[in-house]
Amino acid sequence: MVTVAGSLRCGVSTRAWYAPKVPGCSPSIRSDCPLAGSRVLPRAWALASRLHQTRCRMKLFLIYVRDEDFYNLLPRELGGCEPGADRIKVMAFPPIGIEVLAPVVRQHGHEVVMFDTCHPDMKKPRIAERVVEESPDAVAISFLSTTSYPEAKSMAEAIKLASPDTPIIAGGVFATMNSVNVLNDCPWFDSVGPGEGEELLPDYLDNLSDPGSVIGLVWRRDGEVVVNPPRPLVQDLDQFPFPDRGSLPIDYIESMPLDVPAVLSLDRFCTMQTSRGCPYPCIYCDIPALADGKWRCRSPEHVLAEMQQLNAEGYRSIYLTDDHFLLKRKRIEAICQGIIDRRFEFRWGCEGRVDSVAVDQFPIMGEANCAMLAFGVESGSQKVLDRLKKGQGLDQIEHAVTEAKRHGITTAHGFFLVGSPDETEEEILQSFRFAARLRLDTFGFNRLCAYRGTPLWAEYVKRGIIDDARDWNKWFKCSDIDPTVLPSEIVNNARKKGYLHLFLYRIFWRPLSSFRLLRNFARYMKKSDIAKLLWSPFRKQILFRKPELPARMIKQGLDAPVRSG
Ligand code: B12
Ligand code: SF4
Repeated sequence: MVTVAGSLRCGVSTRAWYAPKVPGCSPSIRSDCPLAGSRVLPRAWALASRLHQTRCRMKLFLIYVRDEDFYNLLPRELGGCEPGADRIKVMAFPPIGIEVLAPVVRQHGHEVVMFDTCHPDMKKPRIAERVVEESPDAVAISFLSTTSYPEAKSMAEAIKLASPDTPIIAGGVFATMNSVNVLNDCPWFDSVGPGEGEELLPDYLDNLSDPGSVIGLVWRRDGEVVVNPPRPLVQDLDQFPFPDRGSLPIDYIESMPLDVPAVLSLDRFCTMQTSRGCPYPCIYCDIPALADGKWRCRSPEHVLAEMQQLNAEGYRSIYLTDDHFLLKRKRIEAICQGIIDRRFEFRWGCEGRVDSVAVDQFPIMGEANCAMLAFGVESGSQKVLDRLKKGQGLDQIEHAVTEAKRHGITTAHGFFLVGSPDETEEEILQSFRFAARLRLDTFGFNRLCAYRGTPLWAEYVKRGIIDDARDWNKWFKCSDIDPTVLPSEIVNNARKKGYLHLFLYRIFWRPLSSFRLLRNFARYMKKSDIAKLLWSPFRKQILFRKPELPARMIKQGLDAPVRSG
């Protein structure tokens, strides 16, 4: 055995061919490595290391960390699994981020083991044990939002304490927005891979011992955070293999996005992403910042090829997690025509803006089995829509919803926001009255929150409400921090009143559609869950992780913003 200390000079890591690690010893190359026993001359070294780079097989643990609030095991009375079953059924969106990354990493010759923390056997202690047992060469932790950062940190801590030599890289939306802060804050992460991971993650694995050469990587060198030059956005989204939806022993059950008990069907369900980004400037949204306000898409042929595979695999419900699917008419038409021509059997759903030029595509979308269209309605007041920089009119909302229903889209869903800056109580109630008038089937009225990376966050920093340096890892309910937003109690009471009005209006004026909706829920939900769902707008929400207060308010001993009058 030849003993090699550290890495080859070109920065190529040799760890995968090493014998298992023994703390304090130089690693030795395994006898099955092509370089084992070779006596390398200086010029041949570079060549050999290049060969080695292409042959090194790294083992990666790819972990998706979830918020406890957004999933639930399917109850056994509805077909949920017995404890200890091989596969489990979970009401949740699948972790498409890691499903996308795993096959790309494998294509580069590496081995990937995936984890999703919604699985009872994939919690922190068990994952840490498996890291010790299986010695992966690196661990990648993926998480989406600010709300899951504490749990992601705690996962990294458990793994680092169990296996101090295993490098841990973080990625996902929050890590992208806060890469330097995350490394300064959390000693358990060794690096952050901001942005899209399809190119960065394989590059990182190929160069484990030379992080300086990985474009886009943010990493730590001698206690200092180093930011490598940024990696450009991926231009050709058609180049990657289709996501790996089969390796995790989990069947994901279709439920309303944020209402976990609201099971929509027990059909085989998955998500899919056909485009990325959004060019609009809504003040509460992170998405434009994630991709410089650019919208990129996969070609219709590539999308249809993936759909073909999903259809053949028996998926009968697909939700597109595109930020704005309804952007390009010709592309929508081509995808829908392909679905019709190939007689795919699945139903699908997507999100989009009401002012989309693609409203005239709703007939072909309906024909192509689009069963759910979710619109960002946000408010029934033009003044509030303008304050949110939504760039849409009430007439456009009404037109889009009416057209969707006219063309056979089974469920038109409206996302609304309450508790916006300068919004009055009357305007909150106006939103509910507007929702009642629209032909929406389902709706959600969420409190406006501020997340770092959004224009609203930048506004609060400018107004001296948020201190970016101290508050970067928090998220806020706007009514808790902004004096121009109504106090929480008023917003909540108006919301309860509004829901009551909306429910009563529905029952009396649209009894048939209300009955159909309830019947659909009753088909797949426990009675107690239906009651919980209907009651949820009227009870206090208890979140796993509550929003916090900005550092300045805490320092001043304030628990609410100072409102004049
Ligand atoms: C679908 C979705 C959901 C789904 C859940 C999806 C899931 N898998 O569990 C639901 C509806 C449940 C949901 C809930 C919430 N969401 Co959400 N959601 C989205 C949405 C629209 C799409 C996510 C997606 O499917 N992306 C597609 C995949 C392929 O991308 P990805 O996971 O980011 O992975 C890529 C990269 O990030 C990277 N990557 C990922 N992991 C790793 C790891 C490593 C090591 C590396 C190198 C790279 C890497 O590579 C991947 C491929 O390029 C995003 C918007 C967006 N564009 O991100 C908002 C978004 C992430 N959500 C957001 C929020 C706020 C929430 C909620 C807090 C909402 C709430 N009111 O409670 C909850 C929290 C959920 C949680 N943390 O578990 C915000 C986050 C803002 C922030 N700064 O925190 C976003 C950005 C929306 C917005 N308008 O701003 N969400
Ligand atoms: S809320 Fe929707 S339309 Fe507005 S910026 Fe975000 S993704 Fe685009």
